Amino acid sequence: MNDTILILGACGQIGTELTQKLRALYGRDNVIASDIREGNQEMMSSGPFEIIDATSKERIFEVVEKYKVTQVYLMVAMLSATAEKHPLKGWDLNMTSLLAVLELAREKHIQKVYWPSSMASFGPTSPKINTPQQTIMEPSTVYGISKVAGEHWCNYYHEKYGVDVRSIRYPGIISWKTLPGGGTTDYAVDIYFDAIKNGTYECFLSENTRLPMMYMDDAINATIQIMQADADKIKTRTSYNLAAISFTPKEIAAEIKKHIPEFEISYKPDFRQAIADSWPQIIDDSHARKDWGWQHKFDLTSMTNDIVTSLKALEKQKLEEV
Ligand code: VAH
Repeated sequence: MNDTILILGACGQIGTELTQKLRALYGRDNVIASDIREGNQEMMSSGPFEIIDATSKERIFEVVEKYKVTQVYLMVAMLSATAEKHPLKGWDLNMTSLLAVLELAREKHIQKVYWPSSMASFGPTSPKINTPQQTIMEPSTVYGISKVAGEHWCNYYHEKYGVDVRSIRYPGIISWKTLPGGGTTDYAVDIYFDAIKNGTYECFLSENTRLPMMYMDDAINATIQIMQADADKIKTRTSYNLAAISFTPKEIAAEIKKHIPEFEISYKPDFRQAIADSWPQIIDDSHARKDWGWQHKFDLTSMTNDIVTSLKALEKQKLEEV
């Protein structure tokens, strides 16, 4: 594979693990990681890194030229909860960065673009169960508005200029290697850390809030799979629905209790409850499965096994290092 890849937002929850996976696939010197500030030790020591403000087209172009970049993964975003606190900053970051990269692709400086959308593109008037690929999309969050707008910009640049941009509507993504920041689905990450550390967790969503979720390994595999698919297999150029598991805080707590019987969860819904209530509960991702062969691997049980085992090993290692 003689591609050179630039990842914008490489230090974020998805970017961190995506960088390592792409470096393993394409070779460390062919994957340039970048973010607004430096990353962790593994990020900085595993391949080239550049400081890039993703809203600066000029700065992105400098790095594209320096390394002869052929593909860009744009992982920069202000997520749902934070964007509700800083609406115009959230809109500006999410949109300006996307348009900068799409323009560089229109000008033929890069050949292929990946840009993540989100289930947040749906709103309270979208069907909640088996949410279709095409349906009513009236998001009630700034993050969701920016994602719907971004999807249409991607489709516009593909239809009008032939830009090869590909996109997935991520559900909530769950990882144990990198903490997320500012998302409404973040409870499903925090709960594992608190269960291991304290044996308790106070959840900011109510116990029966069902949301579509996915283990990070599945999300990373889907992201690379859609980018490696033949162009003629990509029939949707707004963004593909993607799903794996859907669960409630009560269900994930019961799964954790199988590993940590003394674990206790309490509920204290905050402003993020209204965001979660505006989103789908179960998403229909049959188009992605049909068009480019998407298959998830992890369900709630296997994901929880993997996370709890990994975090316990990490805790043991830290204790031994003390
Ligand atoms: C968030 N994790 O909670 C993100 C995601 C659909 C949710 O986009 O904002």
